[in-house]
Amino acid sequence: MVQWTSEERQLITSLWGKVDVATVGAETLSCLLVMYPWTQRFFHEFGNLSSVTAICGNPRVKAHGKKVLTSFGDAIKNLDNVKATFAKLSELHCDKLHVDPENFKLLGNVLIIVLANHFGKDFTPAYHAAYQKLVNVVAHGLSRRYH
Ligand code: HNI
Repeated sequence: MVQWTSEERQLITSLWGKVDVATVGAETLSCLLVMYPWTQRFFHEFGNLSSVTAICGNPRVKAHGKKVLTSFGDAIKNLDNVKATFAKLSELHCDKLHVDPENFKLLGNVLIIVLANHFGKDFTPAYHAAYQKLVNVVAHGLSRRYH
């Protein structure tokens, strides 16, 4: 099981309190779809994804990005229990959506870039390291069903 130091917990929860889930969620998912275009194939029913402008302005991308980021918030509330928290979501992504788990890592890394962009110099290496660990744990939790 993953162990968290009290410093890591503090870094993660304090920064998360300042995150605008709707904005950061929308930017993260848009950025994923732009940078890794093969991820678009899961979202065809979201409508127009034909350009960067279309992706970033797509209301369904925004709404879904917020949903995904809210889920990261659930992980943060349950740091000692991420696997159980994501059990159902792991089943959904594996059994129904057939998302290659490699994409969970990509999304986590994009989230870190978006956070670094929002917080600038306040996103110190200590925050970066704590968040890198978090996104790894989330990706791992979501991948459990695949193992
Ligand atoms: Ni993901 C649905 C959380 C990564 C493709 N996803 C969800 C839902 C949540 C969620 C929450 C909504 C479930 C529900 O309606 O019950 N997804 C997460 C999290 C990550 C993630 C926390 C973090 C790494 N999902 C990804 C990735 C892809 C992805 C990387 C594809 C590249 N997810 C989907 C698709 C859906 C989805 C597709 C269904 C969307 C819809 O509304 O039809």
